[in-house]
Amino acid sequence: MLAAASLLALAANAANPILPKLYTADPAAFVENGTVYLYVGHDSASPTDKDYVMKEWRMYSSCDMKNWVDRGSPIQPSAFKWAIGKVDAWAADITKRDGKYYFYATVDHASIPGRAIGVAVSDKPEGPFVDARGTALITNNMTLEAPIAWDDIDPGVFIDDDGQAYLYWGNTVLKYARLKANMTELDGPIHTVGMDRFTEAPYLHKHNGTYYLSYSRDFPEETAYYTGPSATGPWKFQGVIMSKNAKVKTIHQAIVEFNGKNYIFYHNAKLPGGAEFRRSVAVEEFTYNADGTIPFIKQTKE
Ligand code: FUB
Repeated sequence: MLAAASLLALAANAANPILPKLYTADPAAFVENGTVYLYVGHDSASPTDKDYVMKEWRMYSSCDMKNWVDRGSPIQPSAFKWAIGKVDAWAADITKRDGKYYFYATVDHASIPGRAIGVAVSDKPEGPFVDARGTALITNNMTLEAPIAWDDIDPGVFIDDDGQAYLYWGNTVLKYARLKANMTELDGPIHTVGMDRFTEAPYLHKHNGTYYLSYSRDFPEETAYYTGPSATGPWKFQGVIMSKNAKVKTIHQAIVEFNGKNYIFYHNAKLPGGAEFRRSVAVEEFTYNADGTIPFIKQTKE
């Protein structure tokens, strides 16, 4: 933990978008010891750019879900030497095991065509994270089910109560695999799951014994979800959590419990100057319905 005096204090508004100084996207959240750590991709496209420009991931922390402290950049794509380390800080996810933090990240592979997923490790949530393998964890040549170069993106990592870890990912086809206890190797085959109009951003969380598999559906995207009795299903479709954005086609959610309340992070493009490649992360508090389903959640504070 950094000393308070050394933090780059960047108190943000309680209002959405919660990170008003930068364009940010693809939130991943991790809760520990009364602090929520929020990892985002930094959208640095100019107003005229026609594609993503994402040179780094950034991390913020908060003790109240209102004031966000800028903790800098925990890792850049160049940490993965086997990747094209320039502008590829696509979606990532984070977890902790045995005192170490594991950061699963989408980058562009330098020699195998298409996107790939790497894993980096750190002793601290703020990093620096270093490549944990020296090679990709998931590459396009392992998973050719979808005939697109970006089918191996958007990792979502989950450790079940019995210690078994899982990685979910994909675009167009949802895939998952078990992870070994070292968190850096697959433990068995890659599976696919049929999901209704699955686009990307799979995210698994557990609440009161039920497993929730949320994802981005269609394009432009809305957030939908399934529930099931285990981390591998069988899955029951439950509906839409959040509807499409007006100015950006993606939405990318993360769902956490923090201090007894439940939150969904997502992105829209509601910062001034926001656009498809200039997104902004926001958060909403929600309460589960009595039957455990997630209510439809409206975006607040435009
Ligand atoms: O940020 C780049 C890509 O856009 C992510 O990987 C997707 O989830 C979508 O948000």
